[in-house]
Amino acid sequence: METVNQLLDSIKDVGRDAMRGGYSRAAYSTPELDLRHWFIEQAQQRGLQVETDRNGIIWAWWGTPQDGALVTGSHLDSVPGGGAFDGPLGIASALAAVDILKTRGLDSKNTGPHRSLAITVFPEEEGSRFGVACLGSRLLTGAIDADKALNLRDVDGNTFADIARGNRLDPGRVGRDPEAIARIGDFVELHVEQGKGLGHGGPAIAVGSSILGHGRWKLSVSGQGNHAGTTLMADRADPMVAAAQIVVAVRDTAARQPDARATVGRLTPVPGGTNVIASRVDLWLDARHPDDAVTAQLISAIYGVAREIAASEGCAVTLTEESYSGTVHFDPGLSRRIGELLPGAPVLASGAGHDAGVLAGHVPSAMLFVRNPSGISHSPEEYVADEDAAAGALALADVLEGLL
Ligand code: HGY
Ligand code: MN
Ligand code: MN
Repeated sequence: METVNQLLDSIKDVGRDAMRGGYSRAAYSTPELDLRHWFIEQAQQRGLQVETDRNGIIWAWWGTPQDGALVTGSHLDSVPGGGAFDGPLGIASALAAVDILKTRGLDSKNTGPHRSLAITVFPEEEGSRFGVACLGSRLLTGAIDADKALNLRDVDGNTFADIARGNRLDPGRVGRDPEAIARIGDFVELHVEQGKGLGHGGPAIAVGSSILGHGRWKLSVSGQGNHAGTTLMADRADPMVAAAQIVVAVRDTAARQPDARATVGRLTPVPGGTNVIASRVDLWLDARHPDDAVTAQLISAIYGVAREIAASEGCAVTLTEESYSGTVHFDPGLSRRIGELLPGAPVLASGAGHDAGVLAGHVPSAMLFVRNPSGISHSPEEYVADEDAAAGALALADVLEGLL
């Protein structure tokens, strides 16, 4: 039996990114596949029955697979240069929680009052490879059209269909899976906190209340590609100059809207040569606000300013929505029961999206958050102290035992 910290330690070298720092474990990349294999081995060592469904979601069953089971899970993929805990903490804590429940005498033979338990690993939660966050849980619930998903491309031009096929999935079978959804009676996800709600001492574990609405948009600025040496400054229509102003305008527009967040974290000049004036610059916008109508207004305002900036630079700009998830409130009854099982645990809203948020529209869903002292995440600096990780696994065990 390994503790949650020993389990995390056993994967600490998988997918290290020497250039960015932290970890780069894109969905279906070698590091993420290695982590999937690690999870399957760990689950089988615990006598769990493992199956991978038609959307690539791994289910590790403690007890007979059945409808209405208690399910806990998270993800193993990361953002580029991400931290060690975003995703894997929930998976390692679930494995450790099964160990704890076994020491308390619970067994998997489905005897007595309790129902089966399953641990799930959702692929492509970060959307770092194919651009849509929570792709696995969106496919499961039908939140994304299967054909749209299959035609998503990574930066190398691979379609999700290609990669799915290469990982023994049948592209013709991906999509909404009512039988799998029926297997989930209640879903609980444990996750590292990605904010400062728990950082100032006090309890290390919180219960989630909601997830901020969030979406991704692609802005494409087109201008005149040309030679950096032969093109006078007055003769340029440089999309990079327009894009730079748009990035600042994104910041300024969001800063004027209380509670809004807007980020340009990814910007790609085409063709991207040092001595080349770009012909096009693609940039991706992540915008979030508790009120979906405000997010819509924010995007409209940003696009209006972007068009003015582009025109002033002799360029043009287009905006395309790539994904959107409205603000989600977790199941009040389930969250209340969890609060009773974790007396004194504060309640926290999440600014980050999670698979639990996608499932919340289909099954009773809730979250637990574990202290990250600085709140920094999607960064190598993401951190959870050993004692807090241990407290999280214990809290998850208490919650699972109470809900079984
Ligand atoms: O982007 C998010 O909110 C999550 O980390 N996928
Ligand atoms: Mn996550
Ligand atoms: Mn994340």
